[in-house]
Amino acid sequence: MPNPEKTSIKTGIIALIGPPNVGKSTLLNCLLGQKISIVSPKPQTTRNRIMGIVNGPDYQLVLLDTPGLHSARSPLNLAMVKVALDTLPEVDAILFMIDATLPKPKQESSQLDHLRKVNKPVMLAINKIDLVSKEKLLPILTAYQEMFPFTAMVPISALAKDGTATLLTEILTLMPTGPRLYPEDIPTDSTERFIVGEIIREKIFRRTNQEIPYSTAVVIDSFQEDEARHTATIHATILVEKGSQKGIIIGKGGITLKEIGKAARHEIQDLLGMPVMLKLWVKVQKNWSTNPRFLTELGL
Ligand SMILES: Nc1nc2c(ncn2[C@@H]2O[C@H](COP(=O)(O)OP(=O)(O)OP(=O)(O)O)[C@@H](O)[C@H]2O)c(=O)[nH]1
Ligand SMILES: [Mg+2]
Repeated sequence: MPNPEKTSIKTGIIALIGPPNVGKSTLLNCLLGQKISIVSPKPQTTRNRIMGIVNGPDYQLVLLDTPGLHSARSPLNLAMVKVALDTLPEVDAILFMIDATLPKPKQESSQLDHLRKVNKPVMLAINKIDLVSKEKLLPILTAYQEMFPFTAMVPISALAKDGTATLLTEILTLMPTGPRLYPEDIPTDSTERFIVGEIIREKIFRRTNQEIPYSTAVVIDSFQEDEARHTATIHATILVEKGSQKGIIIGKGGITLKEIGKAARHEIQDLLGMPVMLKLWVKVQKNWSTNPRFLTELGL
C-alpha cells in the first residue's frame, strides 16, 4: 500500500562547500549522528566527495561533504578542488561554510564566484561559534550579508552540536518534496573498504606533520571477513613519495606506524563491529600525487 506520507516528504541533496578546515566533515558527521567522514586539525583532510544520508520521519537529506576550496595548484590539489566543484550541478542547494575564528572575506568572496555561476540557493553556516564571543559574530554576519544573497545565515558549532538543529530545519526549507532517494537503512554510498582507508589516513594526518600527510595515500591491498569466526583481516599499504618520509611514518623502532595502526584498528573495529587484524606496510611510490592514473584510482 502506498503511504502518502512517504511519497511526499522533503528530500534533496545539499553540498557542503567552503575553505579547508572550517568543519565541513565535522558537520556531516554531526547531522548524520555517526562518523563517516574523517576529521583532523590540518587543512585538506578530505580528498573525495563523501555522502551522508540523514533520514527523518518526514525528510531525507543527502549531504555531500567535499574537499576544501583552495588555490594550491599541484595535480592533487587541483583534483580535490574539482571534486568539490563537480558536486554543484547535481545538488538542490549549497551550504557554504566559514570558520568564525578565521573569516577571510576576500578569499571567500572569490570562492563564492563559483557558486554564483550555478544559480542555486546558497546558505551560509558560520561554524566554531563556541570559540568566539557574540560581539565578534555580528560584524561577520554583516560583512557576509553584503557579499552574497545567502538564503539564510546560521551560526553553529558542529563540534558542540549548537545551532545544528536550526540549520537542518533551514536546509529542509530549501529541499523539494518527493519520494526518498535512497533506502532508509544506508547512511552513505562509501564502501567499508574506502572508509577503512580513510580512517588510516586520518590517523596519519593526526600523527605526522609538515608535508608528510600530504605526501601520503592509503591503498587497501586485501579485506577479508571471516564470517564463521566473526573477524576481519585487512592489509593496507601507506604510500609516500620519498624514502625519508617512509622513515618518518615508521618512526623510531616502528613506534609511529604502530601508533597509527593501533588507533586505526580500534576505529575500524567499531565500524565493522568485529575484531580486526590490521597489517600496515609503508612503500615509496615516487610522484604518486602527480600521476593522473593513480589519482583516478583514488577517485580523484
Ligand atoms: N572548536 C570547534 N572546532 C571545530 C568545530 N567544527 C570543527 N572543528 C575542528 O576543526 C578542525 C577541522 O575540522 P574538519 O571537519 O576536518 O574540517 P573540514 O572543513 O572538513 O576540513 P577539510 O576536509 O580539510 O576541508 C578539526 O580539528 C575539528 O575538530 C566547531 O564547531 N568548534
Ligand atoms: Mg573535511
